[in-house]
Amino acid sequence: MRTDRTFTMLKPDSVEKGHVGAILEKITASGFRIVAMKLTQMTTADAQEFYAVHNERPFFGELVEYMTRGPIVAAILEKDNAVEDFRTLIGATNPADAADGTIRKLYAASIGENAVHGSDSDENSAIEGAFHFSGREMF
Ligand code: IDP
Ligand code: MG
Repeated sequence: MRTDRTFTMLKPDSVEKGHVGAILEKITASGFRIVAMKLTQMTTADAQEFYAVHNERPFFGELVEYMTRGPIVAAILEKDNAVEDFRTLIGATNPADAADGTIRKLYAASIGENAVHGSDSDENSAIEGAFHFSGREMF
C-alpha cells in the first residue's frame, strides 16, 4: 500500500464560507501535490457509505445531514508520509483541541462542522480516493 497519498474533502461549511482558496493555498504551501480534485456533492447514500464506520455513533445522522447539505471539494494529495502529515496539518477533530495554525483551528466551527476531512490510514486513503475518483481523474 503506498504511503505517499491521502484523501481530503473540504466540507460543505468550507465551501459555504468561501474558505476553499485559503485552505488549498495552505495545503499546497505545505508541500502536498494535487493528484485529483473536484467540486461534488454527496448523496445521503454516499455519505452513509463513506462514513459507515460511524453508523452506530449518536452523531451519525447529523454527520450525514451536514456532509450532504452542499458541495464539497474532494481531492487526492501526494507527499511523503501524506496521511500522517496531513492529519497534523488539519489538527484535532475538535477545533477547540486543534493546534495553532492548523486548518481546523483556523476554519472549523465545532467538532461536527470541522472544515476538512483527512484519511486516517493508507488503506482508507486508497478506499476513499477510489470512492470519489476514477483512474482517469488522477494525475
Ligand atoms: P476525523 O474527521 O478527525 O477523522 P472522526 O472521529 O473520524 O474524526 O469523525 C468523522 C467526522 O464525524 C468528524 O470529522 C466530524 O465531522 C464528525 N464528528 C466526530 N465526532 C463528532 C461529535 O462528537 N459530534 C458531532 N460530529 C462529530
Ligand atoms: Mg476519521
